[in-house]
Amino acid sequence: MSVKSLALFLDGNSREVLQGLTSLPKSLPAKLFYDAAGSALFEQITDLPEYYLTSTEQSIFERYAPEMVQAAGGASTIVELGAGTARKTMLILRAALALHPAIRFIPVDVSGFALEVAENRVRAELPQVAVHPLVMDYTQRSSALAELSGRKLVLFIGSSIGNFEPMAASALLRRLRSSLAPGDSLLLGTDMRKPVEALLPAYDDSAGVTAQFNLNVLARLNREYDADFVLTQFDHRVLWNERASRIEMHLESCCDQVVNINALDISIPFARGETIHTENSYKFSPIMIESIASNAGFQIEQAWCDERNWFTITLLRA
Ligand code: AVI
Repeated sequence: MSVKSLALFLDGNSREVLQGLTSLPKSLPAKLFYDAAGSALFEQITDLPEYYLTSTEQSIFERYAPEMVQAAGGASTIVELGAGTARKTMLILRAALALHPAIRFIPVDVSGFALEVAENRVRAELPQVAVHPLVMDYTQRSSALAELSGRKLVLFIGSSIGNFEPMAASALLRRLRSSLAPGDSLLLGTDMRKPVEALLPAYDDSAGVTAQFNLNVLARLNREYDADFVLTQFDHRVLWNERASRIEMHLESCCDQVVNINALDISIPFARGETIHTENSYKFSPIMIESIASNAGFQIEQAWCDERNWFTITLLRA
């Protein structure tokens, strides 16, 4: 059976794996990073000294969270897309509670485990907040957001938007906007363009955690697709693509080799030096933020940055 006809019979992830590994150049979808092991590695990445994104965004929340919730018009329902363990969200929830005595928090994530951690964290630290976790892939169409009553503030932080291609990012924001009511708002966190000397180590740290995170995608294919990738025969590679304004992560084959993906009944040849493109992480300029916001029909209300202008949190009004 040809790859094309085999793809017709496969579920979403399997089809993307098959198509990605039989294309040239080869690629794998970045969403495959986030199984239980990958999510735990990502939590470790956020604590690395080189990974400035989390600490920089946190510093902006520490300084401006009260201003942000005020500007969002005292929303009583706070939704967080891709919430993970909701570590950074506590600052926003605390600031919202100061304005509104009854806050409802809806963390949304594909990982039920991460949501359990988020729920326990909020219940322990802010028992006044009503937490309603929602296990859902927020990139898929859903009416869940539109059905929520009351004024909403949606958090889409951590520069998760940067892992989408610009067209897909605008489409996602457009869908999001259509499920918001007038007066609702969105807080969007974006990692900004900066010297490459700061960018590269953030994705190629000295402890090798990001390399493990990248290689885990092959370990996942071994586990879930009965593949036989030898992880030591692939190297973690990171490069800055100036023209596209993005960091790219790749896995480079160290030798000529053939990998069998038994569950898909396919063998993939790799030449020495050949790569699998695993992730793009776009870095933004103010103009890029304006463009994705206006393409999606949002208006920029206000923006907050750190002293170095390395990260921006923008309030978009529906
Ligand atoms: C989740 N996302 C915003 C991270 C990023 O920085 O693009 C994923 C990541 N990839 C490598 N390190 C972190």
